[in-house]
Amino acid sequence: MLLFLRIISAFLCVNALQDVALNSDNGVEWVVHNVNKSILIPAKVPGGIYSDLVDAQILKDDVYYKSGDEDYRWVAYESWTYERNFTVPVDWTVENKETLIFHGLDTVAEVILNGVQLSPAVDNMFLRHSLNVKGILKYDGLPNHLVVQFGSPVKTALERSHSWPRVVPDCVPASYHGECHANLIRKTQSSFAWDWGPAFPSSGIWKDVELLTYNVAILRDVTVQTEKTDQYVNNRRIWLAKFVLHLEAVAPHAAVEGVGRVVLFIADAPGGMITGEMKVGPTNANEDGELDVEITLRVSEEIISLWWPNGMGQQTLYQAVASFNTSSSSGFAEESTLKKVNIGFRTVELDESQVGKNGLTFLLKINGYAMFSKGSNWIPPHALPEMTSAVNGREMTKDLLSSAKEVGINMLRVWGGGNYESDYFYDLADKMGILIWHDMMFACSMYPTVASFLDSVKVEVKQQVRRLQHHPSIVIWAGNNENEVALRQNWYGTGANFSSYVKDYALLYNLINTTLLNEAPDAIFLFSSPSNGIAMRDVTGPIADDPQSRYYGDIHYYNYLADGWNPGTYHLCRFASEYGFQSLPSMETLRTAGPAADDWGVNKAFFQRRQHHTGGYQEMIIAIQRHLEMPSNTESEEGMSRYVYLTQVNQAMSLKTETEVYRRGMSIIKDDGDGQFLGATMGALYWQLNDIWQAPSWATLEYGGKWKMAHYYVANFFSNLMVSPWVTDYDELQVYLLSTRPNVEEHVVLDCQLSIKIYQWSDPCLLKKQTITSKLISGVGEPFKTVDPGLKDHYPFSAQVNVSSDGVALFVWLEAQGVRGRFSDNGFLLVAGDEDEICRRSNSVEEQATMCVELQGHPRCSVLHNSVRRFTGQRAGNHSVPANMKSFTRTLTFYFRDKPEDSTLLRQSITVTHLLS
Ligand code: BMA
Repeated sequence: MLLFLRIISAFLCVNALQDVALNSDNGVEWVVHNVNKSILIPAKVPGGIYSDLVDAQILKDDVYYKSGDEDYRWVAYESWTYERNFTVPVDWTVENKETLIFHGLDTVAEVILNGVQLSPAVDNMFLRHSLNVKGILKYDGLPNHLVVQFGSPVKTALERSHSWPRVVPDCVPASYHGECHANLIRKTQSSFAWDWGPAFPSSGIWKDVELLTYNVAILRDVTVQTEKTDQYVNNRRIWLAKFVLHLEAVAPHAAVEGVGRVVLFIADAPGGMITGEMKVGPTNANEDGELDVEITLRVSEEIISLWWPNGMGQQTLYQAVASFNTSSSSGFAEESTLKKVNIGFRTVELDESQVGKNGLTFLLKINGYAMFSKGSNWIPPHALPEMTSAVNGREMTKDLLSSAKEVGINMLRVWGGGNYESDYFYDLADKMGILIWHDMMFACSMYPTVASFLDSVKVEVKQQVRRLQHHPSIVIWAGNNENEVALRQNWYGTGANFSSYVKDYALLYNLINTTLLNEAPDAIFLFSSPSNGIAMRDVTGPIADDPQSRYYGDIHYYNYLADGWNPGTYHLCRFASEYGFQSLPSMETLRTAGPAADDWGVNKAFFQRRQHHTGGYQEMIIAIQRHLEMPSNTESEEGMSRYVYLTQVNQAMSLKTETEVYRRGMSIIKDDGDGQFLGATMGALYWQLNDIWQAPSWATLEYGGKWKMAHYYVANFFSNLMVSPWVTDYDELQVYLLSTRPNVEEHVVLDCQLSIKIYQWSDPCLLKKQTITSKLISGVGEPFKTVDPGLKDHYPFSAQVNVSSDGVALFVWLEAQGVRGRFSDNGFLLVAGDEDEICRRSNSVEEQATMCVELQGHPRCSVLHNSVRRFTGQRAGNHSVPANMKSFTRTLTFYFRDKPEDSTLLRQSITVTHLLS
């Protein structure tokens, strides 16, 4: 049975315009088969081949189960054909433009309707393809037969490597267990494997399909620039909202006549809205059949509130409805299309001002205020693109972004080896105040410059920017991930042909730059990350002498060999857009990947296959051994469980240490002795927020959304106001009070009480306590109001949990097995509370190891790296609790994601792991 759904979201049909969705309805119309049809199964559209094969039980398990990435690899070597029949509704009339629109085809495909191959060619999963079906489409109840034949992405890339000029690297490192030549195909680059992810080179119709016919023109996209002017009316500043309505006419140079309109809903405006209108034509579309209609609205600052990043204020959004109505004088019935976008009023600047002899700052100013960018890097939350779509990926996306917001993240970098995400993702980022640094989807590779490739990239950038530009959250665009530094440092053996690679590099990223600025003239565009920023590009050209310079732009910093707990390991820079440490996800999450009893062990095939970063397990072991006692045997479930915990402790401590160096760097400008100044650090985006599957990685959120210990630490090291104690190389204790509220003229003076408490490892007693009362000068109180993080929405239920210990307990880790949610704190140091007396004194300095610094009642205890001796995991000696001391207790809250059947069951599901000195 054929069923048609009217699309109501994007298009509103008035008259002539005709539009039906060709998505599947319960998976019955579409089928998919391999070449010899030995497999012929129902298919889902939007969807993908791996999901279809799992649904049909051809693949027996979830793709991530056991060695699915290896066992199911054959799927990527097959060619898959999707087919369906359909008829157009009986009342349809023949129109000027008849087009089949695929909003996403993954990746290289031939589309055939009624035996006729449609054009243009399809070979980029990031494109919307609009295929002409005029003269091919059958009306009057006659059946249409639609076929989409995908070539194997792996074979296509391989074939291109033979026919295109060589572009390195050929393959990902062997430890990734991946496929070769991902750079020759416009597809999620990590789908051929990455150092944190499996290869699932997918095929499929991963976004909506629709059949659309019309006679004159439709509104396709809306971009908008909000500009703060220097004009005033009644002493109130005027903002401009410059809308561009991007129309698609029926053909190149076709005449278009009609009216464009914008209605901007603002409650305080007269009548609750501001409107604008622009009469068009008759005007001819350009050679691509496109026509832009510009409508500028003037908005007084009196009636709007600004949009602020998370932690700096509210995220006020206003809905704009843009529409285009063709005029009946064009000889056809009126056609009307509309689009709704949410917009925000905010300004964004990248400040690159001189620091010292040669350096420049690299800081974002939002609404005129310099902000410290606190955040992380976003990778695809699932290897199958259909799982991340606005339909299937909603829950996962919302959960991950909420977890980012809750810990004070105000920026995420959408990393260049992944995807341009769903509209839903950016809508949420807008609502949550999470700024987006958006890479274009190029990573860790050189790229071809053959004409067809460049043409496709140009369309990709144009379409994606038009789709995404209106989001106030998107503040920076970058051309790629690490390609500039790779070229400069000869990662892939480009040295012998350096100048030719530089030429190709400049060609590709200049093209991207121009295309982006055409669509978004006010966009901030960096060629790469890391880079020396924009101003230096004019000096050095596209490839900086040192893209990792600490005096310019952003850096990526990894050092797995040094002591990650030692602040001295890290260097000040202007902005760290990547840095991180591996850990393993919880045993609970690992178990969902199905290891058998004898699979547990870092040297076992199961865990070796999941570790793509060469030497990763060993690096973690060495890092752990510096401060903690490694279990003697990691080749058992018990040993792994201990190892997992310790890797999480190490990751949490190392990330905290490094991030605090950067946060302290915000107020440091230090002469490096050469007239250059280090410091003025204004950003820390750690690698990486989320996981793609259950495996060792740098993520702080596990696949499935569970918080690793490090994620709890993020909440502390990204808090707006924090205490950051550290011990210098000269054994001096320095305590920084850090505020990410920017300094502006009207300071707010906070009375601040700082308590320093010293404990010794071997005894539960407080050794020393010193309290300092001081005044902390912070930024403005308004508009940086504390905003409710909206926990209620995300966690509708909560329960209290008490934890107690009779000794100083370190890295106390609570897990609620089988219950989705999180604790109010975790991985903490459990020490005596204020009421406990100083019950023993010691003059031994080595014993002064644990320190709590308290700022206005927010206890923050730190383990100081250079006073730490090996924690054995066993209590050393036999310390009885002094009679006048209560056991140490802490009350925590558990926030449930789902309604608990019985919250008393929570207690039974909790396990506690910790170290005692
Ligand atoms: C960075 C990233 C990724 C990678 C990560 C960890 O350089 O850009 O390519 O996954 O390091 O190695």
